[in-house]
Amino acid sequence: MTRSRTGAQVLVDQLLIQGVEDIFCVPGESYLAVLDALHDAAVRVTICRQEAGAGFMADAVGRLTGRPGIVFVTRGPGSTNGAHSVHVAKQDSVPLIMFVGQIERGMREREAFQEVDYRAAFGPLAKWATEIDDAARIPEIVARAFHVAMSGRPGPVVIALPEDMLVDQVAVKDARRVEPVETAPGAEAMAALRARLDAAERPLAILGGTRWTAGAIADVTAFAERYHLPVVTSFRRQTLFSPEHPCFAGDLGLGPNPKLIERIKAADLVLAINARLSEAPSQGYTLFDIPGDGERLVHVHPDSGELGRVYASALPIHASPVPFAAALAALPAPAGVRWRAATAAAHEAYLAWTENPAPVPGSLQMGPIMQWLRNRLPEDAIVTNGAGNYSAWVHRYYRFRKHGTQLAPTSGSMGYGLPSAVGAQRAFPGRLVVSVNGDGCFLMNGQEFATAVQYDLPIIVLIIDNGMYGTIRMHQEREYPGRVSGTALKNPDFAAYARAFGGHGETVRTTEQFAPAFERALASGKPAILHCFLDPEVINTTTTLARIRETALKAQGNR
Ligand SMILES: Cc1ncc(C[n+]2csc(CCOP(=O)(O)OP(=O)(O)O)c2C)c(N)n1
Ligand SMILES: [Mg+2]
Repeated sequence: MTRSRTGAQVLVDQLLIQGVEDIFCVPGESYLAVLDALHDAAVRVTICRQEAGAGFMADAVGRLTGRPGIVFVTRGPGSTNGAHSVHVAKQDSVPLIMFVGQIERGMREREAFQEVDYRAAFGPLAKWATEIDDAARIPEIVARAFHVAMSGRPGPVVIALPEDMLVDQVAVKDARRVEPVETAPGAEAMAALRARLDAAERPLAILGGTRWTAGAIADVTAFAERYHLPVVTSFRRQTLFSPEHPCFAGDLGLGPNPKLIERIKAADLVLAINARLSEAPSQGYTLFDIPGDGERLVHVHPDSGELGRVYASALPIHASPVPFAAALAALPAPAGVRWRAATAAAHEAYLAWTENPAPVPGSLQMGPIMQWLRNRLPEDAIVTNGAGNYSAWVHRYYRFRKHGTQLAPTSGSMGYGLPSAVGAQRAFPGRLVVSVNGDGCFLMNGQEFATAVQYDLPIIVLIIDNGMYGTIRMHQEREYPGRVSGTALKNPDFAAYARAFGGHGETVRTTEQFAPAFERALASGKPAILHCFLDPEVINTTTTLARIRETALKAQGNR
């Protein structure tokens, strides 16, 4: 006989069966029964301060483990706060499940207290949004949610849980543990790819997306070595190929190496593996014609819907990265390689772009600081960031040498850097976690520093303070030179902020002060903030605000 359990108990049991180890939440009276079922469950519960932060912590677990991160929020405002993380998980192809407490079934459609129609509100934001009406169907729906979140192109699922459904007693069987469905390429597709490689003069590969493993990356690396193929990583997917490997040609994001852009434009064969080539990496959809450039594009993706969605590739291959990489590793050696010198030149160009940062105005030099971190951090250190021009320093001058070490939103969402670091450190207590933030970005979810303190998570947070929403100011100076509007910030003393929360805080004004401050932060064993002051002129890795303004004013004068 199957024993009788409450809906909430059935739900928590399903999560344990799916291997969930971490649950992030902001509590609500709408799901008290779940909180009670968690009381004795063998799972880490992290109590957070705001639902977007909780969602980003769960997102970090989804990104690092490949299985859905789990976040619980309350109805209405809890869910709309959490929507921030649902959007990021969707754009970034991250497996995530957000459970939402919901009003009682019998009160629906009255606009009861905090009532939201989750299917309607989250339908376009999530990969799937649903509500469980019958506690007996919890095993079925939760198993499906895991399947949907992990399979094809991964993404977020939102599940609303009516309060009274959670206390219904039911006798149901548990579901089985769900594994992501892998899709292997056919022999014909691999032969066609091989023929294209044999005919190519200037081929290269671009790697992107999620669902990768260290083994799949090793397979692609073996293939690249055999074919001497230049390999590019997509925007904020920098762990997919070792930057130190002689085949590495650079990363393709915002403000990329111009030489890399030239190389991709000139390529006669682009093997895009698991990449969507969306707006940021495709440089605003300018790298490839839409849909006509398909002749030189071999597009490999685990979601058939992505193949032919934007680019009409001459050779679309429906495959997930792990079996596709294995198939690449098994490809016979090439008939001949005509691009050896080009591959070496591409790697040289990457090194030249990332090795000697030009001095920038002011006493804090971000390039050398990132290079110092590159040498100082262990290979498996996790580095996080949100959105803002400060992140360009990480992308250009830090080197991600191991898979599962970069947490960064390809969707360019601010507020991601701090909570993702908290989630990563909670799930991986033995790893060093460094979070790089702008002054704007940090305070969007800065409250989660309290969560780091609450759980003794010794993350090291850098706040790069230029006193403004710098990215927007950069665009402003380009479009409306000299008319500063809506972009200035007056900031708190972030070192004092860290100490007020119970962490370690320091102020860094010069490059020389950085390393000793970092070592003291590490030695403190506490969550730490290093408040780093950057000259506002240093708007990105290549130019200054004054130069942008001057160029824009000249252009206006010439009109
Ligand atoms: C949630 C969210 N809100 C607004 C934006 C628009 N935005 C992009 S970058 C940016 C400024 C970031 O400021 P800061 O963190 O200080 O970094 P900086 O650009 O100054 O280095 C803004 C407002 C965004 N990307 N995400
Ligand atoms: Mg700023």
